[in-house]
Amino acid sequence: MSEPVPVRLLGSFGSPFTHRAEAALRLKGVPYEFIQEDLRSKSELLLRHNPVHKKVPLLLHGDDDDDIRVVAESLVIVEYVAWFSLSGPPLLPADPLARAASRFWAQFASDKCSRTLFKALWTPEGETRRGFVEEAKKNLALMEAQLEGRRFFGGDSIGLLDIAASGLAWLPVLEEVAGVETSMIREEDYPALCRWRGEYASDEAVMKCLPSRDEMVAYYWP
Ligand SMILES: N[C@@H](CCC(=O)N[C@@H](CS)C(=O)NCC(=O)O)C(=O)O
Repeated sequence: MSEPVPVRLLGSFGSPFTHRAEAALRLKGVPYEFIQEDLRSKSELLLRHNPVHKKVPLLLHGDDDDDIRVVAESLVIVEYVAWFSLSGPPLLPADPLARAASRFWAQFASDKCSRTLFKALWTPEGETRRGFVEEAKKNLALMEAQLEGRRFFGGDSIGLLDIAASGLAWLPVLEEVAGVETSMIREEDYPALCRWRGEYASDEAVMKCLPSRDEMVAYYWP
C-alpha cells in the first residue's frame, strides 16, 4: 500500500480562521502536521505558498515542491477537505440547492455577521456601538432562524455552515476580554444559537482544536 500524501497546516493560535481548517481536518479524520506560524515574522514557507494574501490558515497537501497542492482561505480549505476523505460527516449536502444554501449562509456568517459582531465588540460604548449591536442582533436573528428544527446548521452533524459560524462559539471569551457587560448572544434572545454553540464546542473532534477559555484569556492578557 502506498504511503498517504502528507498534509501540513500552517496556522496560528487564537485564530478562528485556523480553527475552521483544523475542525474540518479533525472531523474528516485526516492526519495532519500543525505548523505554528509567527505572524509578526512570517515563514518563508507561508510567503512562498501564499504570496497573494500571506495569511493563515494555509493547507499544503504533499511534500514534494514540484507536486504540492496548496489551498488557502479557511472556507476554501474546508471545502477541499470535505471531498478529500469519505470518513466523518459529509460537511456539505449532496443536493445542489442545499449545497448552494450552505455556501450562501457560510459566506453570510463569515462576512456580514462576523464583521458587525467584531465592530460591536471592539467599539467603545456610545451611539456608534449601539448601531453595530443592533445590526449584529439582526444578523444573529437570521442565523437563529437557520437552526430551526436542526441540531446543527448542517442537520444531524456538523457541516460547512457550523464551521463558518464557529466564531460564535468564541464570542463569550472575546466579550470577557473586551469587557462587554451584556453578552450579545443571550439564552433568552437566541436559545437555538446558545444550545448550538454548546453542542459544537463539545463535539469530540472539534474540542481538540478549540482553545479553552483560560488559554484564550492568557493569550489576550499575557
Ligand atoms: N479570509 C481569510 C482570513 C485569514 C486571516 O485573517 N488570518 C489572519 C490570522 S487570524 C492572518 O493570517 N493575519 C496575518 C496578516 O493579516 O498579515 C480566511 O478565511 O482564511
